[in-house]
Amino acid sequence: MNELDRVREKVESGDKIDFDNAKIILESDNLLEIGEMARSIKIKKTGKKVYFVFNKHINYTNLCVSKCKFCAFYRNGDEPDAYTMETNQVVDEISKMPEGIKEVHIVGGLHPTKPFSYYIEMVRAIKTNFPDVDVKAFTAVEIDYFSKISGLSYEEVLKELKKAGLDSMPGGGAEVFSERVRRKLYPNKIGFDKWSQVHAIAHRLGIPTNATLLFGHVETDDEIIDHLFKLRKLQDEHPGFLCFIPLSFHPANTPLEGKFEKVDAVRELKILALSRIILDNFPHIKAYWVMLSPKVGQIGLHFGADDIDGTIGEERVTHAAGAESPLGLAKEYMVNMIKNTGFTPVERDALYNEIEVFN
Ligand code: V47
Repeated sequence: MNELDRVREKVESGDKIDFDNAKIILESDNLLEIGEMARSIKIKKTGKKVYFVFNKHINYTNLCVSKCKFCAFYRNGDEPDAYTMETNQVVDEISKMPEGIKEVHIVGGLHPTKPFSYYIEMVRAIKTNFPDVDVKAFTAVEIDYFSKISGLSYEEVLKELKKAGLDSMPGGGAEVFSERVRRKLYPNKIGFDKWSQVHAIAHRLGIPTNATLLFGHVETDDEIIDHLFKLRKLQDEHPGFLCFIPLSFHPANTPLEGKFEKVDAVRELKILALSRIILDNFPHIKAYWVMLSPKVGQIGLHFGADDIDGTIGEERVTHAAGAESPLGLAKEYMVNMIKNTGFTPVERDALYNEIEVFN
């Protein structure tokens, strides 16, 4: 029995893997065995179901004071394509969507001048106009920024947003929880301590959240594994994460263009599978088709993912960085995309309540 087989035995008997086991997985080139291990966990958790959501992404501004080196989306304010949406424009965008939309996913840059009331009004206006749509909005990085601009604590910011209609929070802004990488690529952004505080408080207040990892740049294997173990511990101590989404770095148009190639599908599938194996206390793992491409996203469903995100509408952050995937996918396309993998498509809302099963 080789060392990967021994890790597989551990996984299949339901034991938690440790750091060394994770290294064996990441260093192995037996991709299919790694996929099998992850898929067995996925099947235990969600059977043949694969979730998707009829949603729309709204990126309300590309002005940002953080200026992360991996980002192609941000602008300083004086460029011709710098923009900020007012609340009525956000509401207009959502009303252009066909009937039946279940989630709006709202994230944006850290705007230099907008007050906290702008964000509260945005959430309140969406909830008032579209009471049946879940508002999944603002990363921990934005919550930290709102706390700075308002003088309120994280808890007060989150309570205000919840009162206005916030249902859940996306998992962005986590990047890699390594101080070494943070100092190099996103020194103006919060690190693990604050990111985890925001999520722990959100969970306590009944706001479920997601978590992400941005990989494929300067990070090491150890830093990836450490990131995943930090999240597993956080979920044990402060449960409330719904889903984990590994995001592969897209270098085009970023300050890092030319220094890194986009990682290949093998690496994407391995990290997806490793996430499913380590994060055994996360209900869902997402193969985010926008970053993976719809084709690799489909294969990802056989590597431990049970969710493929949604129709998106029009995504700007990854497309600014050269994503070649379509801007959005129709609902029928998503259903067929999942069906063709042999899994059963299930339409969900932001909180994973099932809307329709497509047998
Ligand atoms: O935090 C930014 C990443 C994230 C690039 O919670 C980039 O359901 C690759 O978090 N190449 C935002 N990635 C997106 C995000 C997300 C997406 C889908 C679903 C959910 C969810 C969350 O995008 C950022 C950053 O890590 N990002 N620039 C880039 N050039």
